[in-house]
Amino acid sequence: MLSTIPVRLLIGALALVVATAASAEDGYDLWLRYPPVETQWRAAYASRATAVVETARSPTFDVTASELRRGIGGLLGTAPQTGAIDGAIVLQRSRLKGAGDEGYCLKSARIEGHPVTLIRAKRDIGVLYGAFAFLRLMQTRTLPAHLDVCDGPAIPLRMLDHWDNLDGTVERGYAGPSLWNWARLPAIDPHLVDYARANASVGINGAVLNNVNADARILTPEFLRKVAAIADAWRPYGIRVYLSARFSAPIELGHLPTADPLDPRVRRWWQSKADEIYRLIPDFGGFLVKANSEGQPGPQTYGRSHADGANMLAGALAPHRGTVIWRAFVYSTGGDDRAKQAYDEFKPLDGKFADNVIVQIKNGPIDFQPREPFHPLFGQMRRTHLALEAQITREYLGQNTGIAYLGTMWSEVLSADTCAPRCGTPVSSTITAVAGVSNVGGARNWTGSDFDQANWYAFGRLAWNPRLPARQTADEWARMTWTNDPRSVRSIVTMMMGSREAAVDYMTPLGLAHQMASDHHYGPGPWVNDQPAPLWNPIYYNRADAQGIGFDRTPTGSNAVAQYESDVGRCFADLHCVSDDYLLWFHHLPWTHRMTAAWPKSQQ
Ligand code: GCV
Repeated sequence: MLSTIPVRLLIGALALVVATAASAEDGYDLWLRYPPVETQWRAAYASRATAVVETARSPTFDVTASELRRGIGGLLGTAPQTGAIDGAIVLQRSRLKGAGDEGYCLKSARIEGHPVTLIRAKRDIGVLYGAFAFLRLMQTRTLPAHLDVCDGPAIPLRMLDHWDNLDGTVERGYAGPSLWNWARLPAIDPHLVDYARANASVGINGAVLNNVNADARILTPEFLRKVAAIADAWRPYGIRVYLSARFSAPIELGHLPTADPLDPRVRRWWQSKADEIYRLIPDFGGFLVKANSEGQPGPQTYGRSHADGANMLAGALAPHRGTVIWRAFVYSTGGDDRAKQAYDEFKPLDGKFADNVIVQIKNGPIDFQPREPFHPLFGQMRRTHLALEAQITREYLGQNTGIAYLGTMWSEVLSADTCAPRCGTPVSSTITAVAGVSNVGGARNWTGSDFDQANWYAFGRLAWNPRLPARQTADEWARMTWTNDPRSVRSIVTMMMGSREAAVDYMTPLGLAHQMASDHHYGPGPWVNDQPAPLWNPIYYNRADAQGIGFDRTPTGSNAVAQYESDVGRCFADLHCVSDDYLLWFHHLPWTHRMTAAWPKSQQ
């Protein structure tokens, strides 16, 4: 894939960066390196960061003050003091209007004649977010002479889902073993705190610790004590812990003969498990569940629906204000089109889920492909809380080779217009949560390659503000991680911005999908090499035959277009309207079909 990225650009940019970046760094500090600012900024910035004043005390205020001291100490060479003097940064709780519960305001003001910067928020976590925002302004050299900004997250729940197994392996992980060392826990290694700092710096406020292909043992007292230690360490950073729950846990751990969600013994088992968890972790976030999907147990085993299963767990968590996140990633060998199956199963359940259930839907209808149209359930389950699930780890995007900056991909899906109930309703406004399958592992630089840190960063920033242009996020990350040298920033950002499109063109152009071997998902591999061929082979998805290529999802084919709001579906079905990006996703076209001059995008 590297060959698709302008290699001269890469070498040039990295040479410049190597010349300017501090030596002997290993990527551990991420975008929170805080190297010294250039001399021209130093005096002006220093006059606005002479002291940090905490007007209240709490663990979150304390980590905020310490982050400011660390950041400013690095950027300006002198750590701020503690007394209230000219140029102090004052941390305040305040009844803000308009920035939401987790938002903050940064304001240049005067206290008894002294110029200060106020970082104010309704909740302590907002003060921490505000401090990271203030540092970001310095890190990117964009601190205005007079500050007066308020900001708050657009999406309430912003999570990382870790697919980490209890044996230390990570499903679809390319950054070493699991970050959680279960053998050492409940001892807290410093990197666990740094993980929380990094997440808080981009506004992430929840993490699921274990794989959705869940091992029931995570719910045993032995593991729960370890999970509680992690929750304690992360609390000051506003990160709530969630666990993937195996639906059949009442059988495996409770020795019940069934996991039927309507069986009173099963309900009682989950209730007492929830009570046990909340005794250890009073702010436990809740359960993530993959049920009746890819062989996982679930309510359908007992003739019950997804809603029956989710609501039973929701009932156990409700007294503790916990949430059930129930995945909609389901498919089976029946039916004419895998892309339609999640909608067919979940749409009839709209309005039937309890209020503390969130249905989590992958960005597209198949499975984290380099490009998919948005999932038709967005906008179509208006009486259900929804989450968007994106994949930060690059299972289908080159894994741990080359560069694929995914900010562009997530912007694309978050801003896609569902036209439901009316046009101008982007996917981002149909959801209450967003979850990214983490690319973080035990590698010293967290993500295996330094460039993959950008995807962690961008995911958090876009979850906070889905309207943030992907280019701006790339620019911020490049400045904070590498250098503020304009030429280097330009080269790095150019490379990043074209990289995902290059991966698409290389692996699954024009709306093709899943053109990789089924066992490793490293592509491209548009052939069937297994004997006998499994159903989910590349030809299932590309439908290539003597006449042409592409999956006909118009009314003459599977009619998957009918799952979208009519304006959207009509456009997808119309060759004159559908974008080249989704051409072969929705249409089977003759080999002689003429492309428009505007393709391919990555070469423009
Ligand atoms: C955790 C894809 C991946 C699986 C993953 C699954 C899911 O099929 O290849 O590794 O399982 O999605 O999202 O549940």
